Amino acid sequence: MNYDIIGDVHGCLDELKQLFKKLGYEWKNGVPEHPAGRIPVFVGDITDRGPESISCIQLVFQLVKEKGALYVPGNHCNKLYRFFLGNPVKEKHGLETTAEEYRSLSSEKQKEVKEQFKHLYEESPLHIILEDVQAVVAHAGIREKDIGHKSKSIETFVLYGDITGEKLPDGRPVRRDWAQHYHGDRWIVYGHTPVREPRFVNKTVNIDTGCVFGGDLTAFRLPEEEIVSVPSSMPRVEEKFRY
Ligand SMILES: [Mn+2]
Repeated sequence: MNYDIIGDVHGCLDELKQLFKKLGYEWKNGVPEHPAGRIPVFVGDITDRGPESISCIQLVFQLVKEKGALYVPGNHCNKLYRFFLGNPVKEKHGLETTAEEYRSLSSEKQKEVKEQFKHLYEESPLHIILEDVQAVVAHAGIREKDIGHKSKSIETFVLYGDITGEKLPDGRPVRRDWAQHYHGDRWIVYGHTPVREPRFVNKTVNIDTGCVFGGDLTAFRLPEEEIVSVPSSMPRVEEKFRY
C-alpha cells in the first residue's frame, strides 16, 4: 500500500482540503479519494484551537469508516473523548474552541458527532504498525521496545511524549528528545510538538509543522519518503515552535 501520513490538523479543515488536493486526491461524495488508492493516515490531534474541529471529526470518521483511512488518537483526542464521556475536563488548551462549536450544534447533531467521535476513538489503536512500508505511526512517538505492546505507560508516552513530569517556566511540560535515542530500522512517524520544518532524526520524522499556529500542514508519503506541505492561513505564533 501507499500511505499519506498527515500531521496534527487541529481543526484546520481548509488546509486539510488543500493538502488532499496537493496530494492528488479527488472529492467524491464528500470525501477525498486518491485515484491510485493511497491511504490517508492521521497522526492524531484532529481537533482544538482551529476553526472547524467538528467538520474535521466528521471527515476523519467518514474516511476511516468508509475508505480504509487510519487514525491514531493524540492527547487532544483523548481529552475530547473524556469530554464526550461526560468526565470533568478543563476546557483549556484548545478544547474550549471545540466545545464551543459543539454546543452551537442542534441536539440531534451533537448526538451524531459525539457518537462518531467516540466510535472513532474506541476503534483506533494508540499506535499503528504499517508492516508493508516498515513504519510505525504514533501521535507523540514511541520507543522501539514498546512497538506492538500495550500498557498505561506506553499510552502516556504515545499521547504526551517522553515527559518528565516537570514544567517549563511557561507552563509547558518538559519533554525529552526520545528520537535521538531511537536506533530502529522502521520509520517512526509522529507529530505533537510543533516544529518549523519536518524534523528528521535517525529513522523518525515529526510532521507536526504547526498548522494551527501559522506553520504548514504536512504529509509524509510512504514508501516514497516524500514530504508534501501546504501553508496555513492561521496567524503565526512563533513561540509555539521548537526546532
Ligand atoms: Mn498533541
